[in-house]
Amino acid sequence: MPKVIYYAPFSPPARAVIITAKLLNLDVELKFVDFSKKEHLSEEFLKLNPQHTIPLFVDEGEPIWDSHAIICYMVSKYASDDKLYPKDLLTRARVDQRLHFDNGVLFQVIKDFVNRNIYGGESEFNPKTIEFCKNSYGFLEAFLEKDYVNGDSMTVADVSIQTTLITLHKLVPVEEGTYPRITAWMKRMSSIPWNDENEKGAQVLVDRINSVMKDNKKKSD
Ligand SMILES: N[C@@H](CCC(=O)N[C@@H](CS)C(=O)NCC(=O)O)C(=O)O
Repeated sequence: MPKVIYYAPFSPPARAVIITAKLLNLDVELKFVDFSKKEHLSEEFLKLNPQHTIPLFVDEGEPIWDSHAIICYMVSKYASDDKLYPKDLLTRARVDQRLHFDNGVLFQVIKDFVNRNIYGGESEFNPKTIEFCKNSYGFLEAFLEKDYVNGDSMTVADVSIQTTLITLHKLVPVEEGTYPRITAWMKRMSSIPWNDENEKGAQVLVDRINSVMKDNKKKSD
C-alpha cells in the first residue's frame, strides 16, 4: 500500500514530515492540498482528518496527523536505527520536550502572525507577537549548548524546529550577535535534504502574510 503525505509547501509542519521521509529514504506519494480551494475542508479530507490540518500521513490506509506524531512514528517504524528518535528514555524525553516546544511555543508564534495579519485584518506586526517570537528564540538559544537542539546529533526535533525557524527568520530575523548558537545551527541544518524547497515554501507563507498586510493597510488608509 502506498504511503501518502498530504501537504502544502507553505506549511512548516508539512515540510518537517517531507524532510523526515527524505532522511529515511521512504518511498512516499506527495498529495498537494490546495488551501485556496479549501480542499482541507472537503468531505474526503475531513473523513481522514476531522481536525482539517496538514500534514496528514496515510500509512497502510491508516491516517495519522500532527507532524510531531508523524515524524516519531516514521522513525520508529521505518528507520534502520534510532538516531533520529533515540530509544533511551531520558534522551527521548528531552527530544519530546523540544518537539512540544516547537508545537506549543515556536509554531504558535507563526499562528499568531497568521491569525493577526492574514485573518485578523492587522496591517503591522503586533509588538507582542515580536516579543513572543524573541522570547522563543531566547529559549532555543539556551537549548543549543551543543551542535543540535538536544546534544551532539540531529534528531527529529531539529527537523521540526528548523522548518518553523526558517519561516520565522524571514519575519523576525535571527540576529547573529544576539543568537550566535541559533545562527550556527541554522547554517548546519541547511544541509538537510529538500532544503531549497523548504526555503521556498517558507517564502510562500511570508509573501502571503506581507501581501495581505499591504491590502489591510490600503483598507485602513
Ligand atoms: N500541530 C500541528 C499543526 C498543523 C497545522 O496547524 N497546520 C496548518 C497549516 S501550517 C493547517 O493545516 N491549518 C488549517 C486548519 O487548521 O484548518 C502539526 O504539527 O501538524
